[in-house]
Amino acid sequence: MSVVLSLPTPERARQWVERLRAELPDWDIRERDDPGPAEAVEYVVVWRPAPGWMATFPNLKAIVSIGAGVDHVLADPDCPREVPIIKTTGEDLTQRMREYVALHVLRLHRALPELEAAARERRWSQVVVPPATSRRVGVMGLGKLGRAAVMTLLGLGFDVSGWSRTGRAIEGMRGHHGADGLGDFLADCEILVCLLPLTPETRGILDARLFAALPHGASVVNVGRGQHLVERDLLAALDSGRISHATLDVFATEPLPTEHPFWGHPAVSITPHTASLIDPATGAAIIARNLLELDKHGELADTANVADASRGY
Ligand code: OXD
Repeated sequence: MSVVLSLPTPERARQWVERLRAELPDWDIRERDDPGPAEAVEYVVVWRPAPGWMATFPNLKAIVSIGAGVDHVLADPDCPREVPIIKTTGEDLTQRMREYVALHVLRLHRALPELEAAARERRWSQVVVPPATSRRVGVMGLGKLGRAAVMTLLGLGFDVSGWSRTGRAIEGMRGHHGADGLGDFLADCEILVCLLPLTPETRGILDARLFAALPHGASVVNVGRGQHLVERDLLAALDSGRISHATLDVFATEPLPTEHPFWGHPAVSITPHTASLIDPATGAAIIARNLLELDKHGELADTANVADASRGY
């Protein structure tokens, strides 16, 4: 069985290849630059593959995304959509996202950016915040990771609402859905967490109109995709005070260019797409399990891990 990996950096590709070889010692696992005969390649394992690259393998059986998102695969106009596109998900990824959302929502809730700024100036500035039970937090996107985020926030005592395309009920959460439910949802979000998949409908959803519908001084945590955000609208909303702080893990251009105005902005906290970055050890074990199942049965029993290309996630 022949597998080729394509990752943005050769160093990361090498780590993943080594791990996958250890998991699947009888398989032929290769890097992008040494794929062997194109006809022999049955599986590709990718993160942001170069456009057109996947289509060079005529006998492909499946595409595996190293991550929960598949937008980076579907962004290729030549992506072979007739083969299954498999997401790499698992408790490990979900746990990492739970930790990230808890950390950053608590940080904003407890006014830590303000306290840290005061401390840098050696100012003793006590800020009294309400308890979490009176803090309204909203989660956009209620897939696996969104639901895990909601449960974590509820567990911390926050007053949580959720918004999704079709509506999902979670005990203890106020649910909203569809375009009609968006206004009421946003009016209720002092801290907004975006965990939406990137689709044509959600691209640019974090824009000036959305910011204007949030309570004045709300903050935003974007752990979806950089393309959800209209960057100039966020900068304007931060400058006017409409939005008090933005915590951003994902960006339209990654790595974020050094000259980007988000770097060093006092009201922007940046993490370099690490919210639920999977490590090769755990990820390779999940991918190997999925490849073995695909090879044996031609499909995965857990269809939640098979992307629906028409929906875009
Ligand atoms: C993912 C990600 O899609 O980390 O898993 O962005």
